[in-house]
Amino acid sequence: MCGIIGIVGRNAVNQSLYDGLTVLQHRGQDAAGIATYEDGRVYLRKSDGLVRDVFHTRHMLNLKGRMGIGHVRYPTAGASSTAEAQPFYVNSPYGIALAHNGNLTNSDRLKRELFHDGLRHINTDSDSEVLLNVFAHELQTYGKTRIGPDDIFRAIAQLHKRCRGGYAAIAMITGVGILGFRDPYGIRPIVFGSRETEQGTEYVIASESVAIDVLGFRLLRDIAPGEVVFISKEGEVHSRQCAEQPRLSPCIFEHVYLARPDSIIDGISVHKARMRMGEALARKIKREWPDHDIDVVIPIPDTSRTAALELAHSLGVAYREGFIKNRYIPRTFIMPGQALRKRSVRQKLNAIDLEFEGKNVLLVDDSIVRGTTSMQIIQMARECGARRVYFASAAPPVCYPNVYGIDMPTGEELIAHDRSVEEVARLLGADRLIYQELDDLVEAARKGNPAIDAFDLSCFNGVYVTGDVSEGYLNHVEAQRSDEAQARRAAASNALQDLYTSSGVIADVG
Ligand code: PIN
Repeated sequence: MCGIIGIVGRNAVNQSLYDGLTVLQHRGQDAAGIATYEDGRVYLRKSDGLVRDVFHTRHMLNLKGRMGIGHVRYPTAGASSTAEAQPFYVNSPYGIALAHNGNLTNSDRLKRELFHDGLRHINTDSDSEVLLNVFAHELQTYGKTRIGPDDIFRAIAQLHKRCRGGYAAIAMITGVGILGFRDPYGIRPIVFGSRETEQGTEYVIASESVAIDVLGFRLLRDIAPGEVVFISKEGEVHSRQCAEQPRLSPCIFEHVYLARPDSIIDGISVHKARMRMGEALARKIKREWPDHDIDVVIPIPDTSRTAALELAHSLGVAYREGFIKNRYIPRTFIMPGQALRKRSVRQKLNAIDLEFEGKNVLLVDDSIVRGTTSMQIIQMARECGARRVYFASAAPPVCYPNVYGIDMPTGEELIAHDRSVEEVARLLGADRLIYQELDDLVEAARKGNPAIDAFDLSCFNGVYVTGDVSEGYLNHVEAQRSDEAQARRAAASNALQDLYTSSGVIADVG
């Protein structure tokens, strides 16, 4: 999962892009970058770390121009080195920068084709670099010195035919404008908006509507699945459906916990969807456990609060904040030769004993993925003197890997994979475990926009909406994502990066 933003303004856009990225920071804390354009030049700054750490005054001053794009990265499929921070830039044709949220499921094949058909070399493991080069290759085939909206739409129509997976992306073409596009299933979110200034209308494209709100723009709409919205550098808006058979199937995990609650995605308020998840959990408890003995509902901060509050309210049980989160988690320093030290949950969360002592508590989380933190939190509740510890998950069991851009562990690492609810409860150490029903989750989201008749539910049911995710690909992802493989690749890639930066080859990266 990543966050992307692009602005075509009437004045300098560097500050707005920076501010927008801080609002999208929850979508990725691993790396950040901004590319802007002015007078025939692209200015780029990207590096590892939080937005506030990547951009200093000198970088901001250098990001000149009235249009630009930005990215915050959450690593997926092994992307974890500085070289894979975004936006990516390719100088031919025209000079194009691209920021991408999602994951391509056929990037190996595309890489081979790019070399074979266009002698294009992909220098990282990032599928975003592949996506950019597919777009660049398609534009290049027209051989034009000047391009317009029709060429861009034609190139994305071709890109849709070639690229598989989930992608929401924003590209900036030097001297031309900015475009936002979304895969034919609309798996990952992307919206656009406008604001009026004395000099004229300005446009923004972003992963989530919250960025549009906070920057003082007005949300116009979501980019439709398969659609391209192109804003010329002069501020003219063009849009076209470029996929042959678009079918909206947005990722339901955005509503479970990826997106900010104050965002509206495909017409659904994330906040309200989470409230309905809590109500549905309460209905399930009333139905299946009418004589429950829950004394208090305690959320595991932050995301689960919305659902937990509604759950408690619907059950008529007290809601209490029993866990306090440290907002200022210090950095983990990795000394040479040291393995990454795993932070204990205790450094992040502390419990208020008196909310647990002698009580039957129902802990609520948005989801259970690996189960490792849930396990420790249940243990904490017991140590605080809870009589019984029940656990509710606002999402159904997460049983399958995600291939559309969420950093989800492999099947084997998921606690609910191939296990019954009772087995998971036992492993977690819970006295009872209540999972959301999948139909209830779908209803909780769908109620916000009944026109949506399908969601990507692959983490829960193993059905991949693009219909082309083979067993072989899943095995490949498994091998690639295994923690060990990731660590190996990151070390190798960072060593290479150190070499580059110290020799001055890449001056503005890192
Ligand atoms: C955390 C959101 N949420 C908490 C992410 C933990 C699964 N985990 C998924 C629960 S926050 S585990 O609110 O955004 O901080 O099952 O892998 O242990």
